[in-house]
Amino acid sequence: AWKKFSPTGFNSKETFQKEAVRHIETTLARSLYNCDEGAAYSGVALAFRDRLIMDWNKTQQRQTFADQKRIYYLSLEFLMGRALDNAMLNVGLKTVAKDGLAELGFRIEDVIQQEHDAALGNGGLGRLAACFLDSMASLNYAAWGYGLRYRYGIFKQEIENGYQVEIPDYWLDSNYWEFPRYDVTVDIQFYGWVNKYTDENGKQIVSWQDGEIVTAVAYDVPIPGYGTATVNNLRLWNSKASSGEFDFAKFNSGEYESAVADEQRAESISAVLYPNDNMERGKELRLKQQYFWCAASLHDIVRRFKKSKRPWKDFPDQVAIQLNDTHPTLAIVELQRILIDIEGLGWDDAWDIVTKTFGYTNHTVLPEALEKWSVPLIQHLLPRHLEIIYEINLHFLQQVERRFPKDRDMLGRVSVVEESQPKMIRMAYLAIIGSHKVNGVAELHSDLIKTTIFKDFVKIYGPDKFTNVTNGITPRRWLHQANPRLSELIASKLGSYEFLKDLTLLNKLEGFVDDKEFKKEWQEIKYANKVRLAQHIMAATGISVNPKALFDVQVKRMHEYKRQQLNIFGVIHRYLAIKAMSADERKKLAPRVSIFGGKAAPGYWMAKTIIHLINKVGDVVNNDKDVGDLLKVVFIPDYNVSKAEIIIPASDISEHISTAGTEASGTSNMKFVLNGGLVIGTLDGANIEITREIGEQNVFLFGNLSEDVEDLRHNHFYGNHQIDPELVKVFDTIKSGTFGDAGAFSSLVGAIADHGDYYLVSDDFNSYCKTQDLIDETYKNQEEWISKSITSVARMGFFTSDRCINEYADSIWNIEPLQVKEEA
Ligand code: DL6
Repeated sequence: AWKKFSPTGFNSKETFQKEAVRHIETTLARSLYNCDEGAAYSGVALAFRDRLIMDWNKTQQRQTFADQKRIYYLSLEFLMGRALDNAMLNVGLKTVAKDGLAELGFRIEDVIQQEHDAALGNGGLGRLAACFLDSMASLNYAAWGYGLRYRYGIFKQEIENGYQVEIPDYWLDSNYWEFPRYDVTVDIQFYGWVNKYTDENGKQIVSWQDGEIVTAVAYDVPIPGYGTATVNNLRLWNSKASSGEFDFAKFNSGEYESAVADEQRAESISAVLYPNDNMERGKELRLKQQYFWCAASLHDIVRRFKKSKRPWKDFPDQVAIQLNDTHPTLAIVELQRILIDIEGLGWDDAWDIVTKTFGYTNHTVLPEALEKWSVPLIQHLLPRHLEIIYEINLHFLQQVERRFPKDRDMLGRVSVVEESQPKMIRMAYLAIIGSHKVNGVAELHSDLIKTTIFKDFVKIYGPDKFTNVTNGITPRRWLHQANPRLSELIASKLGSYEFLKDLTLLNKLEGFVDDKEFKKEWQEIKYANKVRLAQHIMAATGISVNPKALFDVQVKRMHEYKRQQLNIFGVIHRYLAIKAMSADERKKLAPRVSIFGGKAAPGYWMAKTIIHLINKVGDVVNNDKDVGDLLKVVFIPDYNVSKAEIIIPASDISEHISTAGTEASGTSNMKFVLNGGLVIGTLDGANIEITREIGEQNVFLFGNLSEDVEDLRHNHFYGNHQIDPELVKVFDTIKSGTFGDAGAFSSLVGAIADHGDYYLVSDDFNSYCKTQDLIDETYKNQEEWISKSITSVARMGFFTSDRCINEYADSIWNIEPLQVKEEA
């Protein structure tokens, strides 16, 4: 039975209807006779929002009253997806809403679909932040997320003639989930100069003067926990011209355009999410975004702390700030600046507070994703911060020199300042130096950062500063919401939905692996999910796919290291094999649908070329009468969170096939397995731990190991590099023009055949294809396949983001949950 924590708001079908209708008629000023699905969505969203507000206000009061430590999660990306379904499930009133809507003539699924995704993120990093918010609220931690309120989230992707086209995603119309706080503003300074003087008491005063001021305005988004009254806060900053910025003098003197231009420049800071995943571009506006957001967030955190009237040394007992990658590293410098320049603390006392406050999570070892900012750019935009960065570096290098007096090279290697032309600031090094803990996101990744990119820092600080927190996902969205029938079936066997709060309870499912009835239902649910996806594919692409075929899915950002090219070359290899088969041989083959989805960064040509090839291969294969249903190739446009909720529950097999050592963790691998899909994968990221948990016999592993990668790459350049002969046939087919203009794909083929095959596609091709053959064979035995599927789900308890948050709380934040008492 659902425990009612809050007696406020509606609890029954009738009171829900009353609230929704009231909003439709009054807030929206619409007649019920003229109420379409869009208006119904608005009424329901507003009704649920009201309910959340009650618990949200109480949560904030409770947390303020308790006056204990809070977590602040700084992330430039929060890939939230839709809010309504999640809110309905988390407050436990979805059935009430479903019945209430049905009586009013609406299907709840249609109403839910009216909502625009909140897509303020690129991929894994942003979605992880969203899962963490859900877990922190569900576990009753006092936690705030801080981010930017982009006017345009990640672009909408359309496919034209096989090419990706980017369309701006203006998502803020009819967004009922944010509350502007026009009274919560912070003025943020840029540019200017640093004034230093000695005051009448002989004290050195440093002040940052002049420049440009932009105002940050807070927008708050409620984050409801599952089955608890805790509703935490995600605060997103919006930029606007400060009142001084809109120059009325200019305006009145007729310089209307330039007055407006100033305003637009201010607003451009929070206008758009940079659409790069695992790639940094060094644009001034991006640095401005980073400082704007860090400074506004820190001002807010410090303001809250100061209300407690505690001494500064207590700051780290009240505040834990987690840096989601290096994007918020300037927060370290900003806190040091506030403490020494504004609050008057000495350098060492301030630095002690700073380092006890921050933790840094690394999400990548890819060199192109490691942030660096040019010294002249920082000097121009943030002159005082550059001085502080130099000072931090000086103190750090002095410490290193004392510890390693004989290792002069070490100083150059670990310096925050790279001695290049121009000089660059290495943000990851700054983040390490300014934090008390650094973590990777899967065991292999955390080991790799210690032995490669941060090796010297392990020597300097010792191994204890570096730790691992393997990623996880929230089972509320990624099982209960995305796959309600499976969640219900599991609950029926386990006796309750308690597993959504303690995912390890899933292990009891192992007791049902031989239960025929249960297996049948399991299979039926997968089939129904495939039918739903087939309908989506038809609507989105016009391609008809057979839900009885094996659905093979690879959905994630397009990137060479993730190796969608390996997948599509494998598809071509399969196509050639089918073409060469006799009719009898074809009859024995399991029909397959190869499904792709994912966005490419607009400037990443190679990733866009892979999308193009997938679509061109689809055009040929899907229309080849010899092939029929044996093989279909689909590219689902505009992959996002709400599409993932349809795609993931429908997969039989999903692909996580990055070059070993390149994918920090991956989190979609966890989502697929939790939904009863099997995986084909390399020994990379969290695949390794998934294999350990669910058993090697339940995963299709292939490919070279991370420890072999360096030697293989070396051999490609200096040895006798031979391309796999089957891959050569695939290349020949592409070159012959089978998939249209061969020239369009020459760079993709050339990267492997002529330019060293950095991602080891050829090295892994043979083992990839053989493993795909094994999948075909295994799939024929549905009994065995379903047993593997059930066993895998039963063993996925470890991968809940609740476990991650508890680990962060224990080993990095040193914080306890704030218990919530049930109300009568
Ligand atoms: O930790 C979340 C997610 C991992 O699962 C992926 O493996 C990793 O690629 C991703 N990293 C990034 C890096 N972006 N930057 N900077 O998105 O993080």
